Amino acid sequence: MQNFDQLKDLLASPKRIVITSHANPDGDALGSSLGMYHYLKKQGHRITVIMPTEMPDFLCWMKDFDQVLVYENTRTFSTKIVKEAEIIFALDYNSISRIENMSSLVANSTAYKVMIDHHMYPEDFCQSVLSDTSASSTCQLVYEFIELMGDVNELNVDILNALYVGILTDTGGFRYATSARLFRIVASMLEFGIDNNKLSDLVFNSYTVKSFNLLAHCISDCLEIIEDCNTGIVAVSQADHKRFNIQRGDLEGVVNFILKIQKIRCAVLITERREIVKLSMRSKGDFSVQKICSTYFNGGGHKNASGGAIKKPFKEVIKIFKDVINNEYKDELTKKLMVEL
Ligand SMILES: [Mn+2]
Repeated sequence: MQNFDQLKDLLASPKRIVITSHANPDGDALGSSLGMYHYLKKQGHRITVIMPTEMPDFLCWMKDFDQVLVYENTRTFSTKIVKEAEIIFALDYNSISRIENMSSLVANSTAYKVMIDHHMYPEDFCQSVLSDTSASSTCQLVYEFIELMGDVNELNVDILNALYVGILTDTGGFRYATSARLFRIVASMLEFGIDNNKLSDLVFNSYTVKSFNLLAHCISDCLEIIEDCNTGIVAVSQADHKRFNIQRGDLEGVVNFILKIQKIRCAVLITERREIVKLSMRSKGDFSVQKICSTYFNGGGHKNASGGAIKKPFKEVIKIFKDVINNEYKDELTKKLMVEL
């Protein structure tokens, strides 16, 4: 970790610390933030977690979920806290723009900034950086950070439950982005008494009737399969947003369903927002959606999971995506898969 000793010295005495993560926080964003919160709080620091936007309801059972400030609802108070912070943690994001409405506030802060993240191409806005794209999740990296601090003995159920959530969500329940290194950490967590069955149930069996009906609509009415490119598209219009009263986060996970179809190697969810069209992409194996998102849709992320956004008409964006896939990636997407076990 870059400038680790400097950071360790700073953390040797109680500090005012703010933990931030990306807008539209997911399990890893919230899990890593709350895991770090419980750890640092135990060390005697004054911690506030601030998320740019609303958090997903299905994680409301997490300990101290209700202590997290949502910046868009608490602007004045949160701004004051950020301005008084001595250290700011940036967890699970690689670019200051990912905290949206908080970007300039954090960028202009004189606090010592620490990034812990696993996305590709981290921007240079933090003094201390732990960036590792081979990690399953930021939660895994927070665990490794605590190890690095020599504080394995300080781990407790609150810290580990929070970190387990992000590991579960970012690996899809240990189906991808795993490694021997991750499983060793998970083994230690289980030895500690963390309940995999219970946490998996809380995380994965969490549809509301509304979100389940929305998923059914996406699959039956909005899905288009481009068979000769092994690609699936779900396009959700403004009309769908009105009809189903879609809120931020309601479409979370829809894109992953497309990959459940045999042979599909690239999946995209295209959503028409009021001002902008958003894209969320997933892929399997060596096929990189990161490259497509960064080249054509002002985004990026991971090789197999990326996002982007573009200010163009909805129909046009769908066409751009189809053209890119068809003209540039057809060969790569249809080359014979060698199955070796
Ligand atoms: Mn993550």
